[in-house]
Amino acid sequence: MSNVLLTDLHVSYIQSLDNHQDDLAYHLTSHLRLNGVYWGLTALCVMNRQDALPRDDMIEFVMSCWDHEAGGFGAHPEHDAHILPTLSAIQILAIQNALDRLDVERVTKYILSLQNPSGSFSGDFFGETDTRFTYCAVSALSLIGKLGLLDVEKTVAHIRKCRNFDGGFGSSPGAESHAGQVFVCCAALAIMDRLDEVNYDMLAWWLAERQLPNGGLNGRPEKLEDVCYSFWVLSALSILNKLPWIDSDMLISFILSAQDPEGGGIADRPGDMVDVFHTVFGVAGLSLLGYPQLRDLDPVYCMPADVIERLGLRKGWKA
Ligand code: GRG
Ligand code: ZN
Repeated sequence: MSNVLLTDLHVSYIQSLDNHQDDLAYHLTSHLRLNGVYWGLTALCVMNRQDALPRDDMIEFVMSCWDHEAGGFGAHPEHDAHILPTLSAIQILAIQNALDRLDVERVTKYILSLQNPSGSFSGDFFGETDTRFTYCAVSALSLIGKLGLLDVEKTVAHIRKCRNFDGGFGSSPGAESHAGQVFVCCAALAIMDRLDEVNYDMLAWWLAERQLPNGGLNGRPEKLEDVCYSFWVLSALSILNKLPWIDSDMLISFILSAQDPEGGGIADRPGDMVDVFHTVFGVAGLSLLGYPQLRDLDPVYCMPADVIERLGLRKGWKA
């Protein structure tokens, strides 16, 4: 267990993820490949080590995931397009200052084609809907400067239907509040300048109650703490300007205690196996909490704040 951030170890852990192409696990997670690249790159950015993965190879890999027929990106070369890897592709290109590689018109058309008459978004042409996909569409359109083509009223109306009596949001109308879904709905509303739909005090209370006596945060009542909620909960609190409502010293200690002091990386909780998902959301949480020497992260886009500033999209969140 360590009480400081083991930056060098985390950087080599992320670099090593690319060297295991013979592992079964590598192939079993191919549906998450492009998301994984975004998570790794964002973690490196937060630790001020963006150059630890080769920029040009990364951009070529992203472009090799483009599904020419659909117009969006798949998670892996030859995979069908889906809204989640499409957002990851756009995020990576934006961070690498390579958005000029995109066929903006076709990608925009693909994203807009996934909206249903109710205002919800499907993840792909096969239909499953979830507020996660609404966020992906809104964030992606905003990053490529095409939010003006979205029917904002219809999109907000669907998010409103997913709002619950406790002030939180679920994945679909009637589904229980969950911190991940609270993030996607708040962030999408923030991008569309519609935070007037949020009951600030009630939701901030619900979010603050996610902190457990051991300092970690859970995603909903009665559940276990998990490092990834350091991002899902904190980003939402940060958007509501209520970050001081949790005890940051205790949360910092909890995140640091989930590091692997030998191989690097961060796990969901102390003693578990590390993965890149919990590594990025652990360092993202530390950045939002103002941990020393980390690059500022934008809580809405989960990308470096200076990149969002460069794109003219920064709303001036105070961490
Ligand atoms: C660009 C940051 C970014 C995200 C893209 C995919 C997505 C958009 C957002 C995901 C939001 C979400 C629903 C996160 C929660 C993920 C999670 C830890 C789910 C676990 O749920 P359960 O029920 O676990 O397995 P609990 O903790 O409730 O026991
Ligand atoms: Zn988790």
